[in-house]
Amino acid sequence: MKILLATKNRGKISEINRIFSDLPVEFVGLDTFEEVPEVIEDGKTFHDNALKKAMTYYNIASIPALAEDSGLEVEALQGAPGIYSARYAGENATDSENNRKLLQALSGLPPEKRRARFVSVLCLILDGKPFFFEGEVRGRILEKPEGESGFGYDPLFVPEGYEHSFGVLGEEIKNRISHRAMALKKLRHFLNDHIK
Ligand code: ITT
Repeated sequence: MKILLATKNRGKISEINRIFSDLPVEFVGLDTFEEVPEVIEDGKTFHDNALKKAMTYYNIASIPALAEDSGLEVEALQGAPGIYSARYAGENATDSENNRKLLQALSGLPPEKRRARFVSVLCLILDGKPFFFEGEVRGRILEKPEGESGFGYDPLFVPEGYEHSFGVLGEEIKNRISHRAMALKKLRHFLNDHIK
């Protein structure tokens, strides 16, 4: 089965492809389309945004479309940056600008007050109908970045049960325990039942 992967985030594309490499599913990227419309992520929840992205591209491509909305929720910041994670430090902010802003917001807080979780909501549009799959990973935010692996807030996020950030732990561990891995596991069960 061909599924359009409705994301422009390269970090997500490579993680999703790797996690699904053993399934008879071929993911096609948005780059196969000449003109890709910009989707304004103006929903109030991860679900709203994932649905909007998936439905927009499903309507263009007319093949099953999978979109994801994800982000980091920090307890001490009442769930921020949340749905604004990609543009926490402003429109078109880089990962390191976002990381810097987060460290400033948490400055002076001890480890027990730096609890956070990554959330992933996948939306698959199949025959015009949306199906949602959610995942999360809990952890804490470091006081300075470590490691180069992954993307986004990975160098600052230490998952529960580990001593180092996703930036240090690397893709093999991340792809086993991450929010995206958890959501994709649910999608995998669904596809196993729906593709012959
Ligand atoms: P698309 O909308 O094109 O999929 P995006 O980067 O805008 O790409 P989101 O709106 O879902 O994606 O924003 C997710 C942001 O949350 C992402 O840019 C990172 O800052 C952060 N994030 C999500 N998952 C992450 C992960 O696994 N590791 C580190 N940061 C992550």
